[in-house]
Amino acid sequence: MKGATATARAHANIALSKYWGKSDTTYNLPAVPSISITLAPLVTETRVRFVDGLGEDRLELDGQAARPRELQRAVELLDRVRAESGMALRADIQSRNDFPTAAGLASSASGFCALAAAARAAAGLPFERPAISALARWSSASAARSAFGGYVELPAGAPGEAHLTAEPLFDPSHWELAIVVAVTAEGRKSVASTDGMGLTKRTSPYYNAWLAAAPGLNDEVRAGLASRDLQRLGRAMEQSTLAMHASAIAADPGLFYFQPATLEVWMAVRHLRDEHGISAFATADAGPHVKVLCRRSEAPEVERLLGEVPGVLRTLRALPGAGVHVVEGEEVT
Ligand code: 2P0
Repeated sequence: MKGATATARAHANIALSKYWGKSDTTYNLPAVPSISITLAPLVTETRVRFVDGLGEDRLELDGQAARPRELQRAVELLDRVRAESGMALRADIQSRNDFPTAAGLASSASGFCALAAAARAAAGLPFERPAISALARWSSASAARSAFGGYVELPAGAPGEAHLTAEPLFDPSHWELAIVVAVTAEGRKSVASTDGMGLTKRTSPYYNAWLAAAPGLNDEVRAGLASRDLQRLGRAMEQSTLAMHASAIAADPGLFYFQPATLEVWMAVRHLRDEHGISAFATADAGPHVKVLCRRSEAPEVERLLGEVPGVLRTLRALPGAGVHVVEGEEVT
């Protein structure tokens, strides 16, 4: 009677240039390159225990049994680990976020990255960030980026490219930036990213325009980061965000992740720049919350001012953080 256990911790990440659309749904490959900041704190901790005699994989998220679609994605990840390692056992998975899921930060990126690292470790596979990144990418492309700390790029994938991994660009210490999250709604988003991307690709007349614009904006984000030019980075980030959302809004039916409060915050960020002289820039993902990029030294003032915007329920502040790591791995009997 033998099994193996490992626990891993991965941080959430926020895209500075956005991933939206797939070049290959079977391999889950992004059609455009993206660059993100891995954030601290915002941690998912996941324990995987391969158990002799277990009939099927089990998954608990924050103490509750996962929904069938979430479980299915985890099973597919485990099947890849079983195929690579030769380990045939089923697994018991427990996953916890140290941030409320209603905080509006995608937990799928940190969640699938922590699961990939823990599952590989529990199956006896070596700790290799590129391998963890590629494995996590199959489940959720943004999760590939959380394998590395600091500033990270996930290139676009050519159809059939099975081993696409994210790549580290700069350490967390490269630049003292902060992200302030303005939470504008409670609860889950209505359309999951995977479905939203598929709808955009199938029906939006602006999807091809998005594909044409995204690589240049990604280059601008990378150049702004390399030269620590916040204006250049921030402008490219806002444009990437708005181009992505414009393509989604033009889908049939139109896909609005922006809500009235999202626009209120977006305008407040412009006001911060124009009237307060604060270099702050907005981004939003597949939900109504706004994430504001600014200098670490100005983050307390940004947070205070965003807290006064109508429709903002609360704010939280994050800094560049570390890549995924395994915190515990042990043989159990
Ligand atoms: C991003 N998003 O780059 C973009 C911006 C949302 C908007 O990556 O289908 O959950 O599982 O690969 O990774 C969300 O997409 O999608 C996402 P799948 P994922 O952060």
